[in-house]
Amino acid sequence: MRQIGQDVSELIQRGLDSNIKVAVTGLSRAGKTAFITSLLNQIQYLSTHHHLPFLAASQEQRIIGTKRIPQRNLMVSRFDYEQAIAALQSDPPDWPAPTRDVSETRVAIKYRPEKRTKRLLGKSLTLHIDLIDYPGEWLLDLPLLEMSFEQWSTQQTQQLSGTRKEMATAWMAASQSLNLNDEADEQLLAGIASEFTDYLHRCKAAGLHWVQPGRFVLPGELAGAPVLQFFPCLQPEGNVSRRSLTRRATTNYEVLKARYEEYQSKVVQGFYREYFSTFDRQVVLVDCLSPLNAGHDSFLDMQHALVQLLQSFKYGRSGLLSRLFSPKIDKVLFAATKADHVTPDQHAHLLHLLNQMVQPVWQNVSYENVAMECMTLASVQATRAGYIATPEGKMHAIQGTTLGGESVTLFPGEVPEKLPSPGFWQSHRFDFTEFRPCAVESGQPLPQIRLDAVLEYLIGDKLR
Ligand SMILES: Nc1nc2c(ncn2[C@@H]2O[C@H](COP(=O)(O)OP(=O)(O)OP(=O)(O)O)[C@@H](O)[C@H]2O)c(=O)[nH]1
Ligand SMILES: [Mg+2]
Repeated sequence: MRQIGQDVSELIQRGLDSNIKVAVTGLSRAGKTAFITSLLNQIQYLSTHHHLPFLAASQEQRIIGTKRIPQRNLMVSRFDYEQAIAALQSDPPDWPAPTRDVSETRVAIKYRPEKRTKRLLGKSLTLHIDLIDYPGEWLLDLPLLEMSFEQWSTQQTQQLSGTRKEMATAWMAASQSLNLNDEADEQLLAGIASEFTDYLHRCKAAGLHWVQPGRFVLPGELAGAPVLQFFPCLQPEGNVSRRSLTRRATTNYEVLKARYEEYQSKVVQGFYREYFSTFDRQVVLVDCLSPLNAGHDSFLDMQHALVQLLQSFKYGRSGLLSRLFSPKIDKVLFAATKADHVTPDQHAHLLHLLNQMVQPVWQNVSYENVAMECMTLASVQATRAGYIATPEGKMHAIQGTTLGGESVTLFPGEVPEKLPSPGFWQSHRFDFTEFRPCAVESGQPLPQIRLDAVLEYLIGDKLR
């Protein structure tokens, strides 16, 4: 009888062990890899170091142990924690390398439940967390699902002004040689598509975030595939002959349109179906500081890209995402990263700024009972906060080591509380210098800001 009782208890316990799948999203260089690395690192030290006071389960000393375990999805690369941590712990410390593809990792936290119902069934339970890292650029493709090839071409053509137009010169020139009604010329199309891809790479290198289609700059396993060999038609649709529909040979225009549609259905829809329908919680990381540094155009571009990215969060029943994939996300966290770049007195401003940026999606999401929160954080601290003496008195300052190895103490500038107007950059200067990560003592968790509050928000309820 005792054996049966034990078996039943084990079965129930296994049933109670829970899983949670967290997607970590953000535009390029937002700090996703640093975030996942640090989160895994903080979790690793949960049972031995009580270094996360805002994570209730840790504060109440209910964490028994943690370990990384093999991921469930064998078709996705494993998140390379070892390489990332090796870089951060090297001498001098360095940042992890940029990510090129989707990767996944799984960690188990064994804890003593606090809830009476859970306690009756077992002294300890395990929470499994799946973390997924993928390039933020891919999210910018969601709006493509609602655009025909013609509409997309028009939108892309309208974007061609200022620096974008300069960067597009070679592609625009190559497009001149194309007759849309001619019989399809694979080689010619591949050549122009390559110029278009170069243009997108140039946009990305110039710090612009609105780069679409996302796979063109980060193709992953699709590198070289014809589904990535199309481009928007710069010529008005009227140039496309109707006769082409009755001709037997396929025209250049028809090939471009067919590839665009293939990209929509196989690549974009495939990505959302595979990932978005299975997430429980989502973290959107936003680097508000780099575009503040770079100026008005860069800031506007980032905001535009963010608004597009936020389209993905229109979970409402009428939203495209819900109609196509019915996601089950119940919590979204928006986080302004790299908060250690500014002095602590500016964190509240940074939070306000982020709040304003995500406002367009806020009402929609909260209406649908998806909990949302905004926070500021630093995944891996690269500076220490302190004061400097000035003729006007003591001032907040940060101290760190630049990527070039120079130790500096400075006041990097004020973060605007509201979305800044163009004139703002004339009267304000920013100096958000890139720093090396702080050195870590061996056997100690990575220094960070507010990752305990992040963990409490994301998984705290599952550890009750
Ligand atoms: N000071 C500071 N810098 C950070 C922090 N997190 C990231 N960074 C900086 O931001 C850069 C990009 O961080 P990643 O984590 O690689 O960003 P990502 O979003 O994974 O970038 P991609 O994979 O290229 O899309 C790093 O190389 C650091 O210079 C942080 O917490 N503090
Ligand atoms: Mg990355």
